[in-house]
Amino acid sequence: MATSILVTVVMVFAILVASVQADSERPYNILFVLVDDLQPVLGVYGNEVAQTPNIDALLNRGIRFENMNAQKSECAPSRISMITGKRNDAIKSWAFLGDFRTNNPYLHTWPGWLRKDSGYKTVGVGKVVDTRSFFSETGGEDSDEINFPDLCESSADKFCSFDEYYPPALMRSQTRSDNPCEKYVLRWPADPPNETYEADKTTFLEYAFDTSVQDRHLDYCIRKVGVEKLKELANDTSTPWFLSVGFVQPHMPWVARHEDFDIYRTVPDSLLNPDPLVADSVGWWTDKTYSFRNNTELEKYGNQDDLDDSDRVRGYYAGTHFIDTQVGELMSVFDSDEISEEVRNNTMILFWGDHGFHLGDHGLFGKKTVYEHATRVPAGFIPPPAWVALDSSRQNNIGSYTSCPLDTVDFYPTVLDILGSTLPPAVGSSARLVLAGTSLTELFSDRDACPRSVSISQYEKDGSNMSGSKVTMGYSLRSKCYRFIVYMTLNMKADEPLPSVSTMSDEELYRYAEPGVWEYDDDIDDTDSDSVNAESKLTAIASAVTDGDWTHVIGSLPFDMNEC
Ligand SMILES: *[C@@H]1O[C@H](CO)[C@@H](O)[C@H](O)[C@H]1NC(C)=O
Ligand SMILES: *[C@@H]1O[C@H](CO)[C@@H](O)[C@H](O)[C@H]1NC(C)=O
Ligand SMILES: *[C@@H]1O[C@H](CO)[C@@H](O)[C@H](O)[C@H]1NC(C)=O
Ligand SMILES: *[C@@H]1O[C@H](CO)[C@@H](O)[C@H](O)[C@H]1NC(C)=O
Ligand SMILES: *[C@@H]1O[C@H](CO)[C@@H](O)[C@H](O)[C@H]1NC(C)=O
Ligand SMILES: [Ca+2]
Repeated sequence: MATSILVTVVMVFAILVASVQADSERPYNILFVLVDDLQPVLGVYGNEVAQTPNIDALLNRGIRFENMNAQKSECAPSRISMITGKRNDAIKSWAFLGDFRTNNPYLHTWPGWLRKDSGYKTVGVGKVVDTRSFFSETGGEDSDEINFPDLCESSADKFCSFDEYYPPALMRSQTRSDNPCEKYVLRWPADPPNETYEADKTTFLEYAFDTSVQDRHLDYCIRKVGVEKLKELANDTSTPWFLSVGFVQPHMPWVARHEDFDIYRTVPDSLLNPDPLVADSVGWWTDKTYSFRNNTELEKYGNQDDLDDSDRVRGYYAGTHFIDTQVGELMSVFDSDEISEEVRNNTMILFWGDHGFHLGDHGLFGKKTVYEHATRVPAGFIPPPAWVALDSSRQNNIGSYTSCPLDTVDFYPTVLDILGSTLPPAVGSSARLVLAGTSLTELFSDRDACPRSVSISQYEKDGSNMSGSKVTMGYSLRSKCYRFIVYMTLNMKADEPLPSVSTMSDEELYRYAEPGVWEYDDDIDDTDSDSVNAESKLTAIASAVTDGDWTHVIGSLPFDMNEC
């Protein structure tokens, strides 16, 4: 009897110790800030024209990713890849076709998994995923987008992502009583009704309004609702939370306050544009029919000749400045007395642009390529101070950056690693889900760590029919110093789509002294030993692909780790 009581006491003690240890590592809250179409035109990335003090300060609180690439440079596919931790080929979701849940009914997104496995409350405000990945019809900005399908209806729901989701379409609705803005807001001047921003419409692409009416701007509302949700979630310390706040500028058209535009009016053109350049390129991307003078992206949002190149860049910077102000407002609440120090200590902050945007380089304005300025994203990870305090080496790279090639699929495993959580089960198996990415936590303590040989991005050759079966897909392999581009046929209707290595064609090779420099010369035909060596190493990596997640690139250092 006495023995069994002792055993019980020891067991209870052991359970208590275990739960105390678990509590010290988890659960941490997550604040995820996303920005649409933002390439790193940020001061903290060395851009001397951009005024972005708030995003700069935020990224300096953690580790900044200099060389992180979106998996597919377009809203819907990039976001769905990030939030599933899988590449687009592996989840068969490449476009705006509403096929994500059709093809992956039982896949846990990472907020969905935190909700199910760890009892998180998950909230999305603004543009977090692109809702068009979830609807069966392609509808653009139609009213159906208001009712986001991946919402969790009840606590028993397993394969859903969000307890609450406030999409931009809801914020723009004049009729829905659950519109969380005090006023319905506009996305751009074309939105009804014809009540104005009291603004000077310069052109369709560039729209400047008075600061006094900024509460009519979609991103102002997104920030306002984001702040309300932050206060509400932080107030309930019994439930861990995931809050994502997704801003929509600097996506075209560029709608911002006069004061945002005024900053850049007098900046000389020469500081905004790359030298006129047509890359020495064999790629189709810069083909005349798709050049910026006839760019489908610009065409969609207005007359392509309505702004000159430099003013387009000014518009993009103005939209970015407006977002920087909103990020500042959000962070000032996070850092204020309204949020307890305990919550701040136990919250990680993630920052991410969904993909880049060409600002005249290669003669392009837009995304949808696999070049540097379309795939490279601004991103950073600010770990919970309480997690950093657990291991003194984790302080090493706070306020610093890494140039090793990273992918946005790395967010999922990194978050789980910090939380000490296990991966979800694989679909239809007792094994754990295999993700495309890998945890980046090692980067905090080890400056020389690098989790993969190359970062992978993809985009189909334009004109490809994404409802068909075979497509010519451009893949880019970004190492520390190089980007190798190659085209391969992909059978999208295969059970497990895999690029056909035997169809490799039209290679391009670019070398970067540092990430983000303009791509002038395609080095693919160069005969110097560095180019030949890079081409051969990168061809070998591309040829070794055996799964849609390119898992073989994980675990070896870039071959050019030490020199660029
Ligand atoms: C306002 O805009 C809507 C949608 O574009 C249009 O149908 C309506 O006629 C306009 N109303 C006025 C008063 O101009
Ligand atoms: C915080 O929680 C308290 C107690 O539950 C509640 O009275 C208050 O309204 C909450 N505040 C916010 C901002 O949610
Ligand atoms: C623009 O490109 C399309 C192909 O996407 C082509 O049909 C059209 O003729 C081009 N227009 C001009 C003005 O070059
Ligand atoms: C927050 O973290 C700091 C630094 O690690 C520590 O000094 C402080 O006591 C913590 N505050 C709370 C409320 O946990
Ligand atoms: C794209 O492919 C689908 C399925 O094969 C077909 O129904 C559709 O007509 C094609 N669209 C175009 C524009 O070729
Ligand atoms: Ca986007």
